[in-house]
Amino acid sequence: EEAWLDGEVVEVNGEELTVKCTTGNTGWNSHSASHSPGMALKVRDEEHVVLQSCMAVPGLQQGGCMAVVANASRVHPKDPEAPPSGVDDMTKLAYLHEPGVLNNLKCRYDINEIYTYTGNILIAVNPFQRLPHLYDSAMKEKYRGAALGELSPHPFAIADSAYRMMLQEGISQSILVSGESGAGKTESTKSLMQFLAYMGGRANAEGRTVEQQVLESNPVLEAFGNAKTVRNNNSSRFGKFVEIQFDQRGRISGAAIRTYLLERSRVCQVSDPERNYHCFYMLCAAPKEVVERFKLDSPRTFHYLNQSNCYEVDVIDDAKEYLTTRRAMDVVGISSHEQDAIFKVVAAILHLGNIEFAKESDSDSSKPKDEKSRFHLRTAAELFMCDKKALEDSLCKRVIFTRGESITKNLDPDAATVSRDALAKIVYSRLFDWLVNKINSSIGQDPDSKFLIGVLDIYGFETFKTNSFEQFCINLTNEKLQQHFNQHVFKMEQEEYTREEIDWSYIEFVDNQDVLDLIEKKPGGIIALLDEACMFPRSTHETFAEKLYQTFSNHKRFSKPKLSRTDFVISHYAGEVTYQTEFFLDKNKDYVVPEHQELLSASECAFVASLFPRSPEESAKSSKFSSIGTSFKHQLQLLLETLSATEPHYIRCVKPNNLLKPAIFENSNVLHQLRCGGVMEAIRISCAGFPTRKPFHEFINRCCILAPEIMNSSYDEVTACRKILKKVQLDGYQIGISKVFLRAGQMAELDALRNEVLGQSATKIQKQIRTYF
Ligand code: AOV
Ligand code: MG
Repeated sequence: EEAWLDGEVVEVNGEELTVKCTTGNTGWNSHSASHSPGMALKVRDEEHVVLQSCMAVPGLQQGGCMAVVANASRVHPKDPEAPPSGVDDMTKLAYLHEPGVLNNLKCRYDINEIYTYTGNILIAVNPFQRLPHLYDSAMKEKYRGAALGELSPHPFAIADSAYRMMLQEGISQSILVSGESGAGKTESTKSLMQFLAYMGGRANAEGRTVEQQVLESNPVLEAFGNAKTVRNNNSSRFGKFVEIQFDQRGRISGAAIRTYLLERSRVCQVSDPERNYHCFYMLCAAPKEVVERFKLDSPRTFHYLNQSNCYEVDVIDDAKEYLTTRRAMDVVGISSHEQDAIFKVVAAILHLGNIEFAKESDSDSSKPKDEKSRFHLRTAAELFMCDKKALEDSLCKRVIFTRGESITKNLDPDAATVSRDALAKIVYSRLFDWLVNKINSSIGQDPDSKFLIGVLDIYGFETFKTNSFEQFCINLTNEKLQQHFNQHVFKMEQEEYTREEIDWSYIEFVDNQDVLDLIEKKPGGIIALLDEACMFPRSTHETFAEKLYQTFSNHKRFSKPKLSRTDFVISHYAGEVTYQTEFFLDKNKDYVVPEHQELLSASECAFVASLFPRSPEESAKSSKFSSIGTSFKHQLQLLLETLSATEPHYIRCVKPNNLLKPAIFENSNVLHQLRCGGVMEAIRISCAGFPTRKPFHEFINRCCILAPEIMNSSYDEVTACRKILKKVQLDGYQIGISKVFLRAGQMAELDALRNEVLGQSATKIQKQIRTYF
C-alpha cells in the first residue's frame, strides 16, 4: 500500500490531470516514462511535467503501469533537478511537500544512506542490516569536532554537537531518541553512548573505567529488560534515561541511569510468537554445571516460557549471551557471588511457574497438584533459600485482619495461581530495580559534575488491537515528549521571531495540552479517577468506565466506542487509540502481598532478603494502595523537569517495514511515522521560517570580509549587517532586534562567498578580522 505514487502528467484537462504512474516498490524510481516497459500512453514533450501523484489507486498490478485521472490539487510537482541520491537535509529540498520528503528518504535508503537531517533533527531509518563501517573508530575520529552538517548526517554528529555545546556554553544537553517499536531507538542510543565515551573517555586508562561501565550497562539491562516481540527481536520492555556526567575538562566523571515501567506481566504471560525476557533462555543455555546446579532443563519444560512456541531467535545465541552478560556484569561491578544469586533468583522464578495447584480433597484449600509440582515447589524454596512450607502457605493462604483478630483464609487453585504469578512478577521487578541501583552505585555519581548529557531511549507510541494500562502509560509518555518537542521546535521558533519583532505569519500546529489535561489533571483526569476507583472497594472496571463516560462526555479528545460498554478512546496526537479497561484497576495497584513480603524478607539468602527490606509500614500488615499511574506520572514530571534544564537534540527513528527486513521501504507506513513524530511539521516550520539566525556581532565577525569597507567606518551594527547583505545581494532575509535571520541555504551561500574571498587573500583578510576583534 503506497500513500504516494510516482507518475508523469500526460494530459491536462482543466483541474483534471491524467497521470501515468508506476506502481509497487519501483514506483519512486522510475522518473522517466520511456524507461518503463508496458507504458500505455505516449508522453508528449510539451506535457512532460514530472509529477508525484497522491493517488491510492485501486487495482494496480505490481510492476505494471497505468494511467489515472487525478485532481490537480492532489498532485504535487517533483523537482526535476533533484539529485537521484537525495539531499542530506530536508530543508535543502527545492520543493517541500510530503511526497518529496518521503521520496528523499527512500532515495537515500536505497543507497544505504540511512540518516537524514531536518534542520538539526536527525531522522534515522532502520537498515535492518549491520553497517559496521558506519560506527567504527575511524568514523568516531572523523566526527570529532566537525560542525553539524559538515559531514553526512549521523548520530555521532548529534552527539558531537551536544558535547561541544556543553563545553562551550556550559549548558547540560539531552538527546531524545524516539520512534515506534523496532525503529532503532536502542541501537541509536548505543551509538550515541559509544561516541560520548570516546570523546569523554580517558586515553590509556587502566581497569574498569566509568565510560566502560556506562557502555557495559547496556548488555546487562538488555538481558533482563529486553525480549523478542512481534515488532522487534530485541524489544526494550522499559524506558531508559542515561545521564552521563562530565567534569570541567569534558571527561566522563559519573553516570546515572533511570528506568521507567518495566513490563511485569511478561514474566508470567507470553504469547506466540513472542518470548519472555532474554535472561531466562540464556540461563537455560548456560554451561552444564550451572544448569544442573539450578535443576534447569530445556525452556520447553517451563510454563513461563512454553506458553509461546518461540524459544529461539535467529540473531541471538543464548549460550553466548549468557557469557557476555556475565562479563558485562563483571565490568559494571556486580561480584560473581552476586551474579550467582541473581541467576539463582531467575531459576527460582522458572520453578515457581511450574507449580500447579489442585483442590485439597476435604476442604476448599489448595495444594501442589502432583509430584512434579511438589518438586518445583521444593526447588523454588531451595533457590529462594526460604522455608518450603512457608512458600506453600504464602501461595495458598491469606491472613486477614479484622478488629485485631487474624483469620486465615484458604485460596482456591485459581487464586493460588494468581498469587504465584504475583510473586514471580514482584520478585522479577525487584531484581531489575536492584540491577539498576547496583549499576548506578557502582559507576558512581560525580557530585562536582558541572554538566551532563542525558540520553533518552523510551518506548514509542503504541496502538494494538487491544490496548491496556501499559499502552495508556506509554502513550502518555509520548504525549509528554511530543509536547516537549512541540514546545521546543515550534514555540521556541515562533517566540524567537516574535521577540525579534520580525515579520512572521504563524504556522498552525496542534498543541496537545488538552490530551495531557484529560489524562493527568488533578483532580478530575483519567489517572485521578482511576486512583479513586482503586481505593473504593466496590469499584469494577465497569463502574470506572461509566465514570469516565460521565465525566468526559463532552471532551473532544475522549469518546466512547458505540459497541462497547467498557472501552474508551483517546484522540492522541498520533491518532486514536481504543483502550480496554478490563485490567486497568489491577494493573494500577502497586502492592506486595504481605505474605510474600514476609516470606522473602526472611530468606536466608542475603541477596533475596535485600530485595524485600522490612519497613515499619509493611510490618503493620497494611497493604496500602499505591498507584502505579500516579507514580509514573511523577516520574515523567521529573524527567521533563530535567529535560527542560537542558538543550535538547532530537533523533527520530523510523521503521521502514514491518517485516524487519532490509531494503523494503513502505511508503505509507513511513509517512505515518513521520507525521506521528512531528517531523512534517518541523520541516514546514523550519523552511517557511528562517532556519539560520546570527546575533549581529557574530554575523559581522563572520561575514565582514565580504564587505571589508564597513570596518573602516563607524556604522552601527544594524547598518553594518545591512551593508554586507546588500553587497552580496541576498534577499528574503530579515533583520531583527539583535539578530540577522536568514532563509534556508543562505548561510551556505555566504560561506561560499567567504571561502572565495579567503582563498584569494587569506593573509590580508586575517589582518582585517583581527582589527575588528
Ligand atoms: P527500538 O529500541 O526502537 O525498539 P532497536 O534499536 O532495538 O529498536 O532496533 C531493532 C533492530 O533493528 C535491532 O535489533 C537491529 O537488528 C536493527 N537496527 C536498528 N538500528 C540499526 C542500525 N543502525 N544498524 C543496524 N541494525 C539496526 V523497542 O525497544 O521495541 O521500542 O520497545
Ligand atoms: Mg529499544
